[in-house]
Order: sequence, then structure tokens, then C-alpha cells
Amino acid sequence: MSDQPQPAGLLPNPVIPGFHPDPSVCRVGDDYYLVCSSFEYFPGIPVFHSRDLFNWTQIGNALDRPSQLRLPRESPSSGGIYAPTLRHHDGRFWLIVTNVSGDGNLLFTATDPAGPWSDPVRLPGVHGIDPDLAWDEDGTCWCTVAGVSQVRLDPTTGETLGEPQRIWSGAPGAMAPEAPHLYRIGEYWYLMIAEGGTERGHAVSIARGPSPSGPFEPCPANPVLTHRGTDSPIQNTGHADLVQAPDGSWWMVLLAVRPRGGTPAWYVLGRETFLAPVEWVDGWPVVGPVTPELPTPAWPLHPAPAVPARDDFDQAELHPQWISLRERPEHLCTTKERSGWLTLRAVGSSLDENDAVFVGRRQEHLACRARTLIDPAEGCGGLAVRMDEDHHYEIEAADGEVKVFARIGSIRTEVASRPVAAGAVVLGVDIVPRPTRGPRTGPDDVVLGVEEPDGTFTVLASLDGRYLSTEAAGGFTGRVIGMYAAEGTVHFDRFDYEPLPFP
Ligand code: 6LW
Repeated sequence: MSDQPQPAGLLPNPVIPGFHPDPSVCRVGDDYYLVCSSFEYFPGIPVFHSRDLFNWTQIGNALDRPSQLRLPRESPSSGGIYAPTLRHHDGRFWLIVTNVSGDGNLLFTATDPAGPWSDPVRLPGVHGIDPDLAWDEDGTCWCTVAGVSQVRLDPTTGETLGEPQRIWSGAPGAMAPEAPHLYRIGEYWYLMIAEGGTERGHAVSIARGPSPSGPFEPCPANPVLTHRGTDSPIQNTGHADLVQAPDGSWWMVLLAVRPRGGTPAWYVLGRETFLAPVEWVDGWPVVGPVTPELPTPAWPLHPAPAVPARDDFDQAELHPQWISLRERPEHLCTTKERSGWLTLRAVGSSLDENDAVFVGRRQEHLACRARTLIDPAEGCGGLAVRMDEDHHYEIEAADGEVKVFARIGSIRTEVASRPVAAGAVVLGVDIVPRPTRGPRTGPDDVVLGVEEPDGTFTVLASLDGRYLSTEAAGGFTGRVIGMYAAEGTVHFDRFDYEPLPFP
């Protein structure tokens, strides 16, 4: 999963690269499971499995049925699914999450985290994002949300018991106390939160008390983790969860970003999932360091099976890495119509529209390449690098012609065009990081072109990647690279994605 070959004995961090924010983790025996936010994408909430905490494999998406995830057409990008918490209790997995685009807080259960997950239990009495679940020794379930406030909950019915209580809000005056997680560790209950906002000020702080509801005494060393004001290539460290390994060691999963280029520096992969060691000193966690390489742990590693570079679309169901916008009805997106091809049917006329028919995967590497073979005989469609409706670059094929479009803010423009032979054509995008030279140097270039029948790549446009960054687009997501239909019906025979050597 790394961009660069790792020195011997070191493992790459982020452990789950690309747009995978707000990680929540739990361990059952020798197995770890982890979930992330998914916002406007369907299916929602990617679920990962690991046997060693360092190597993760996506085993599904928790919300893969419309009955679990309703994202109306008008729901905005960076709306939808925020910050799940995953826990294992009483022989079941519990997943609590907010759908900010309508349904509010929801609770799901599963016996196997790969799915199927239940239909949602609604939580009309839980107000606030970033819900957490914890059970005390009496079996009482405590639900804690950003703010930070807490209410007891009957998790089977979704009914709240009593009134929400404010419990602890981190450093006085600090913005956005959020992402609470409550744990019983040793003699204390610990309440860990993020604060300072999910931007460069992001931090993790912790407090402890005698009961799940406190009173909470803040750690004198708070924040226990922040990279603000440091020269680390890893910034915005926050929104964390704790897990203990079978050998008794403690670990933190957290979100952080990798900004590149001049000032203010741009991050393009969204917020990624990192891992950091945790030591306990005098009953308080000492976290880190959070570094681009992690020392090999004391236990055997279980490298994740690599996701093949090519998807031939020869399976009836799409691999869980593929995500769409808001919904994915089979009549608009199917591998069952033309064997070995992905068929997309246009609704919106471009990726500017909320109902665009798009199937993409997260850009997980700072340097990478994607190619797809499209048959546009019955319509037009293409290959796009997407942040949101207002920020995307794409190369689009109609029969006999390809065009490159850029959408930056309210400006949409055709950047280049070229005739091609009628019939199927291979569209490509290369993401090429820029060496940092001057204060205004962007993070990378997004190079769009066509692959000729002899395999050479003809560049049609090379576009500044800063406009497909969070600093330009805003919001909570990262780049997704994928296929879309703009008119009629288009068929894709394959999609290749591979990391490139970091220059
Ligand atoms: C999430 C909040 C945050 O709900 O960003 O970084 C929000 N933390 O905790 C969306 O991911």
C-alpha cells in the first residue's frame, strides 16, 4: 500500500491510505476490525480486517442496501455518513453512526463485520454527531456524542433513558470537541476526544474519571497528540480510537493528512488512517510518534492480499472498493448486462450534477495511474478524478472524439479535445507529484490522455492538482478516481489502477 519501498524492518503509515477518515477500531481475539466515514458515497462505511494492526484488507461496506443508507439526490457532498464507532459486545458487532443528510443517528448490528449488517435502529433521542457506544459492568449502554454530551441508551430499541448530560468539553475555548470514545481501562473510565477542528489545529485529548459519566479529570499533558506547528509531513492528527493488542500493548488509530507543495500546502487524498503506539505512564496515555514508517511489531505479520491492479468486471458483484454517488441502482450500473463489462447509464449530464452516475475508487497513492477501456458507441462517458460536484477533472469519450473537462468552483471548461478512431478507446490519468520548489508550487499534476493502440500514452492535458485538494474544495472527503456516464449508455471493459514510484 506504500508509495515508496520501505526500509527493511519498517512498515508504511498511513496503514489505510487514501480517503479513510474517522477510523474506529475493535479487536476480537486475534482479529481487528476498523470502519471509516463515507459521506455521500454508496455503499457506505468501508469495513477493514487485520490480523496484525498494520496490514488491512477491505472486507465489505457496512451499509450496502438502500434500506440502510438513504442519501437523497439533494444531499450535499461531504454530507451523509459521518464518524462511525465500531464495538463488539455480547457476541455482536455494534456500529453507531450519523447520517447528517436526514436520518440522524443510527445503530446497526452484525455477527460478522463483513456483513450482512442489520437494518438501522433509529436514535431520535441522540442529538449530535460522532456517536460512541460503551457498556458498563452492569450492562448499561452509554452513548456519547460531540460536544461532549452523553445519554444512556437501550441499544435494541434505540430508546434513550434520561436526559443528555454534558460531561467534558476538552480545553477551555478549544474549537470542536468531537469524536468522543469512552473506555474502561484499569481502574478508570477514560473519555478521549478530538479538539481544535479537523484542520491543522487538530488534536487528541483525554480525561479520566471513576464512572462512565465522570466526573472527568483532564490529563495534565493534554493534548496527548497534535502535530500543529510541527514540521512533520503528517498533519491534522486527530479523531482517534484506542485498541489493545493480544500482547497487552496499546495502539491508537487516528486520522491525519499528508499536505504537499508550497504554502498553504495541499492534501489531495483526504484524511487517511494512521497507526501510532501508545504507552501508559501514571495512568495516562503517551502517544506516538506518528511517523511515515512504523517499526515492525513483536508479532508475526499477515500481509494483506493485494487488490489486483486490474478489475475486469467479470464478477456479478462489484468489489467493495467501488463507490458511487448517493445510490447505485442496478438499472444504472451493472456488470450483468454485457458479460465482462461494467455498464453505466447516464442520468445527470455531467459530474457537476448530484445524480451523476459514477463508479470510482479512492486514490490511495500520491503517485499513481489509472486506465480504462470504454466503449462509448451508445453514449458518452469517461474517466474522472473527483473531489465533489464542483471540483473534478475528466477525460470523456464520445464515438470518435475525446475531450478533457475541468470543473473548478463555478467554472467549467473544455480544456482539450482530439479525434480518435471510432469504437472503444483507452482513457488514462496519471497523478504526478511535484517536487516542492517555490511557495506557490502545487501538490501534483493530474495528467489526462489516451492510450494509443501501440500502448503509448498521448497527453491531452496536465492540470494543477491543487484544485482537487481539500484546501480548494473544502469538505471532508478526498479524491476518488472512476468511471462515469454523461449521456446514454457506456460500457467499460476494465479498470487498471497502480501506484507509481514516488519521484
Ligand atoms: C467528523 C468529526 C471530524 O464527524 O470530521 O475530524 C467530521 N473529525 O469528528 C467528519 O469526518
